[in-house]
Amino acid sequence: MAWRLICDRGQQVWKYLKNENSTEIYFDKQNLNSADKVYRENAIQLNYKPLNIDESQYDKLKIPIFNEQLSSSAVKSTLNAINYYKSLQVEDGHWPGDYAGPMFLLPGAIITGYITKFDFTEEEKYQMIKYLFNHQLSDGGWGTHIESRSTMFGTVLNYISLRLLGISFNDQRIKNAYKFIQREGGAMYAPSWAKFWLCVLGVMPWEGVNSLFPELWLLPQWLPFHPSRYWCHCRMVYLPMSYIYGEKIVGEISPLIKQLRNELYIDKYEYIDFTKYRNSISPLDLYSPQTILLKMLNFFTNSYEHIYNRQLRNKASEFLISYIEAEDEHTNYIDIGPVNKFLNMLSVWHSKGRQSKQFELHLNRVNDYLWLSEDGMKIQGYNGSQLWDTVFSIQAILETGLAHLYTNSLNLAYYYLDISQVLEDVKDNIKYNRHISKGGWPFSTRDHGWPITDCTAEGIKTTLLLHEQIFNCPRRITSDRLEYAIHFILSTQNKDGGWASYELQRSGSWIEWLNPAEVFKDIMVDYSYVECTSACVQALLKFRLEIHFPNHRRKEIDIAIDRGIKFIKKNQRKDGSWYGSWAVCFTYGTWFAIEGLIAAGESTESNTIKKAVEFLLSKQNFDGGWGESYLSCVYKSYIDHKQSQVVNTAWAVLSLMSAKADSIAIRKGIQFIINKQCSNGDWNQQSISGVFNGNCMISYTNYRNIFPIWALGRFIKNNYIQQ
Ligand code: LAN
Repeated sequence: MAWRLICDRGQQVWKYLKNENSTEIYFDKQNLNSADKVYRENAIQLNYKPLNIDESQYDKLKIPIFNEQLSSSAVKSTLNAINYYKSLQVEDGHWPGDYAGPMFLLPGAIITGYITKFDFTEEEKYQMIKYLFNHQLSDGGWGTHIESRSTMFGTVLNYISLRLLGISFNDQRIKNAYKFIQREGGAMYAPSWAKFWLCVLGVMPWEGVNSLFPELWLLPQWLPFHPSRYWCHCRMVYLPMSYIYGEKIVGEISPLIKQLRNELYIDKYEYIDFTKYRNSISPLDLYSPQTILLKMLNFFTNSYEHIYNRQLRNKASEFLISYIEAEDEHTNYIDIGPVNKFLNMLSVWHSKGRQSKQFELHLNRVNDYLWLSEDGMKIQGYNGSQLWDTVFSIQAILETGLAHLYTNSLNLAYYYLDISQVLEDVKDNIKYNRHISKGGWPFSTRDHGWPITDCTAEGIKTTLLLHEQIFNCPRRITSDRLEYAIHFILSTQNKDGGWASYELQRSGSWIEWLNPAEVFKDIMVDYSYVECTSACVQALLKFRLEIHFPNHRRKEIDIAIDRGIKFIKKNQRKDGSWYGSWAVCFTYGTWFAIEGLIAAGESTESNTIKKAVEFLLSKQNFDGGWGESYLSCVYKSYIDHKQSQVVNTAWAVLSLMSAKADSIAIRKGIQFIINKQCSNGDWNQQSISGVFNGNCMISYTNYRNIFPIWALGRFIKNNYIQQ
C-alpha cells in the first residue's frame, strides 16, 4: 500500500508514498466504524509473526499452566492478543489508532483551506471525498458523528465540504443531500456552530448569528461569567470565534460561493431576513436548547453590535489575537483541539497574512489531525490519543503477570511516558488563565502539552507500576518528576472533592444557562467527573505506598484521597451505577468508581459495592456479554445495545473481579471475550465507544484490544493465585 503512517515522538503523519507498490485502498462497507485496517495491515506486514508459543514451553517461560479449561483458554487468548497488539506499537513507544468519529470537524479544515487558499494534496482530497460519501446516510444527510442519525449540523457542513472539494451539484448524492436540507427548511435551521462557518464562508451574512460580544473578554475577570472561567475547550473555541465575529471575517465571494447561496436555502438568498432565524434550529439537532436568560443576553449583545465603539472593538481584537497567538505557541501550533486549530488558523491568516511565519507554522501542523482508515481520510477529535492508549496498554499487559515476556514493548512504552510528560509551565500562564502544567501528562503528545488530571494520574500509576518491575531500562522518570506530577494532581482537586478534566472548576454550574451551543451539554465549566476522580485517587494511593513515597506530603495526600472517595460515593446513582462522561457509559463510569473504591480499601461487602455489583449483574446478556448503546450517554439512562460489546464486557468483568463478585457471571463474561476473538489475536471493531459533552461520539480503536487483554489478564492472575 502507498499510504504510510510516519510517527515521531508521538506526532502522527500520514504520507502518500508515490513509488511504493500501490493498491487501491478498499473499504469494508459492513463496518465504517474505524476498524483501522489501513494502519493495522501496514503494521502487521512489518511486525507481526503468528504466535509460536505452545504449551510445552509454558514451564520454561513462566507462563501459568491450568488444568481447568477456561483458565487455560484465557492464557492462550491473552498470549495471542498481546502478540497481535504489540505489533501495532511504533518505535517511539505508543500505539496509534483512529481517534475520529465526530462529523463536524473535517468541514472546519476544508472551509479554512478554501478561504485561506491552502490545499490538501490530491490524494488527501480523494480520501476525504471518499470519507464523506461513505458516511452519507440513506436519507441523504449526515449525522453529528458516525453513528448518529442525520442532523442539520452534519448535513449542512458536509454538503458544503463536498461542494468545496469539487463535487458537482449534479451528482446524485449531492442532490440527495440538497433535498434533505430543503426538507428541513434550509440551512438557517442548522445549529449556531454550523451557522458560524456559513458566515465565514460567505454563504450567510453575519446578521444570521447571535453576537459573540468580543468585548466580554475585556471585562474584569472576577465576574463569574468571564470567559477565563469557562472549560478550556469552550474558552479556546469561543476565543477565535469572538475575534472572527468581531472582525466579521468573510472569505472571497467566488462563483462557487454564489452558487452555494442558492443551494442552501428555500427562498432566494437576497430576500431572506437572516436576523429572524438566529435562534432557529432543526428539532433533529436540538439537545441543549437556548435558555430564556441566554436569549435576553443575546438581545442586549445583538443591540450593542449596532452601536459598538470601534476603538473598543480594536482593543478587544488586539487582545484576542494576542491570546490566540499565545495558545498557538503554547501548543506548537497544534492547539487544544481540532475546532480551535482551524479557527485560530483563520484568525492568524486574517491578522498576520497568508505569507506570515505564523501561518506557515500553522500549516505545518495541519496533518497532525488527519487520519486515514479504510473509510477515508478524516480529522480526528484531538491530535491523537497516544499517551492515553499507551498508559492503558501498559496496565493491561502488566495485569496479566506476564510482563517478562514483553519487556521490549514495555520499555518502549516507558520511553513514551518519559518523553511525553510536560516539564514546564506555559509562558505567562497567569496572563492566559492557564493552570500550572509542570509535571502533568497530556492526552496525546508533549508538543500539544495541555496536561489533564486523569492522564497525569494514569501516567503516575503506570510509571510506578513499571518501576515496581525489574527491567534493565534506566529509570528516567525521576522522583522529582513524579513529585511534580503529584503536585499537579493535588492542585487540581475541586472543592467538591472531585477532579475535573484539565483545570479547577472556575464557576458554578448555573453558568450552563449561558451555553450557546445547542448541540452539546455541560461545556461551560470543567466539572468533577467520576472517571477523573477515580484515576487521581488511584494515583495518590499508589504514590503513597510504602515502597514508593510514603512520606511525601502525606497529610495532604491522605485528605485528598478521603475527599475523592467521598465524591465518588456521593455520585453513585440509586441503581448502584455511575454515569460515565467520556465513554459508553455506565459500564465505564462504574468500572472507574469500583476500581477507585476498592483500591482505597472499600470492603467488597459494603453496600456501595454490593449495589454496584447488582447493577452490573442485572445488565449481563444471555451470551455472557454486556452491551450498552451510545444513547445511554445522550439520555443519561442505561440503554441496551442490540449486541454485546467486548469493550463493555471487559469493563463489567474487570469491575466484577475487583469486587470479588459472582464467579459464574465473570466466567461467562470471559468466555464471551474469548469467543469473540479473531484467530490472529485481534477483536473486530464494534460500535463506537467514546463520547464527549453528552452528545458526540468518538472512536477509541485500541480499546478493543486493551480492555479484553486487561480483563483476561486479571482473570488469569486471580485464578493463578487461587490455584
Ligand atoms: C477528550 C479526550 C480525552 C478525555 C479523557 C482524558 C479520556 C477524559 O477522561 C477527560 C476529558 C478528555 C480530556 C476529553 C475532553 C473533550 C475532548 C477534548 C475529548 C473527548 C477529545 C475531543 C473533545 C473536544 C471537546 C472535541 C472538540 C469539540 C468541541 C465541542 C470543542
